[in-house]
Amino acid sequence: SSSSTSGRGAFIVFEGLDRCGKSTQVARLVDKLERDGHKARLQKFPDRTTAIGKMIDAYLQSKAEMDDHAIHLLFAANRWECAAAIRRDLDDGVTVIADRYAFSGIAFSSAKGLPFTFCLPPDTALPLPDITLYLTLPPSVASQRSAFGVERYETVAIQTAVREQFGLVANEVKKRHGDGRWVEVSAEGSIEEVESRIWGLVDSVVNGGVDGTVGELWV
Ligand code: Z5A
Ligand code: MG
Repeated sequence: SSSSTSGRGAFIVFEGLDRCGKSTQVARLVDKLERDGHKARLQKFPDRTTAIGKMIDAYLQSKAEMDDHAIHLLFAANRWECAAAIRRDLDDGVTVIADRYAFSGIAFSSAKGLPFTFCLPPDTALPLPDITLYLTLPPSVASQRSAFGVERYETVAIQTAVREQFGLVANEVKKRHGDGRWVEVSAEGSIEEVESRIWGLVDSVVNGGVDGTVGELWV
């Protein structure tokens, strides 16, 4: 049973650079919510299981080349494929936890040089997250966690450019939707330490702190 006053579920997004621990923390949060009697669902972006997701997967593994604009639109299209199900679940009282979302889309594409005026519009009117938790980790700590993988974007130069763009994306979210929609969380320390920091921030959101209706991104 969901205990939010409006009856709907909360939409919580995790963002952050490579290897900051998003997938680890998202999985733990979904488990905790379910143990506490909430309905909760994990939504990973990109969702590599759909037809569009398979094209994105090939691109990320460098098995396919793609124009920067075209891949940007595919990442956004991949979110639109999932948008109706997210809204339906939120209406049904399910808390949806997303591992990356439109903010990664903008940060990565603008880091490649695409202008914000191109990057923002395709995600316009997607479900608006009630809160986005941006996990931060100094590059020196991130590099100690594990070696970079083999996927596209997993280099120091690209991650540095993406970090800068995430700062601009954060400003845009705060300007359009209010300061409370984007919260930085230190991802330093043990998995349990980070988890309790996160829980301190989402507790009030999942237990009654969301508006009656789900908003629209950038609107
Ligand atoms: N991308 C894009 O361009 N446009 C878009 O619209 C979207 C995405 C949505 C694939 O993303 C790429 O797509 C990504 C952005 C781009 N490119 N990059 N970079 P992805 O989400 O599929 O990437 P991933 O493979 O899941 O990696 P990740 O998300 O970057 O990692 P993470 O989820 O943040 O970290 P983790 O897997 O939870 O943890 C990493 C390791 O650290 C692991 O060994 C953990 O056990 C360990 N770990 C976790 N927490 C800790 C703590 N606290 N201490 C010590 N060790 C820890
Ligand atoms: Mg991950």
